[in-house]
Amino acid sequence: MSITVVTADLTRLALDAIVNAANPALLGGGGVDGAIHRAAGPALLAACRAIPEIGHGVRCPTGEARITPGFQLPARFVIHTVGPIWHGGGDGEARLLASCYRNCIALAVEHDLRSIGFPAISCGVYGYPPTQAAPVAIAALRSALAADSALDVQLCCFDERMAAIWRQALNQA
Ligand code: AR6
Repeated sequence: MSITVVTADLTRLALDAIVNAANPALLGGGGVDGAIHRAAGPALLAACRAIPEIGHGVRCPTGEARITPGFQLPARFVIHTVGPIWHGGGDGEARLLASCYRNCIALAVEHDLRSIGFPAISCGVYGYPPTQAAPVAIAALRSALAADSALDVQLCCFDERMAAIWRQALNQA
């Protein structure tokens, strides 16, 4: 198992899968979600629409994950997950964020993938403080990865400031 921090545009990574920080409708949005849909092309939206709704407008509840092809992306698959909206930390945010990472790894293992790139789930529009998200993410990955030593995990940060936070958490954990 390897976990590394990279500073990059996630949509450019030629990995088996990249993870989308989506919302429950899975029909696109801003941030990394918008960037992934733009780079993958309209077939991604069609594939997301085809995922069954399990509630009104909900294709993926918070903490869960769904997989689609990557279409025009360099990545073969997109694993869509929905991070928690930050409400101060007392609303189960850490448990739900850990669940996102764990469920993405479970899908990657199920599909026999060898490499996966994660954005900083919930750390943008959803307001999760990165200094608190990083240790939760790394602990969840380490426990989920124990059974699959072959998976290469890249934690993809958009800028160096964010990468420094994630590197520190990786070295401290
Ligand atoms: N590559 C890597 N990281 C990126 C990229 C990119 N191309 N673009 C943004 N980031 P966010 P969230 C970083 O807001 O907080 C959407 O509208 C960004 O700097 O994309 O989980 C969805 O539809 C930040 O560190 O996701 C949801 O409604 C991190 O990715 C909502 O936003 C996550 O920021 C989800 O919010």
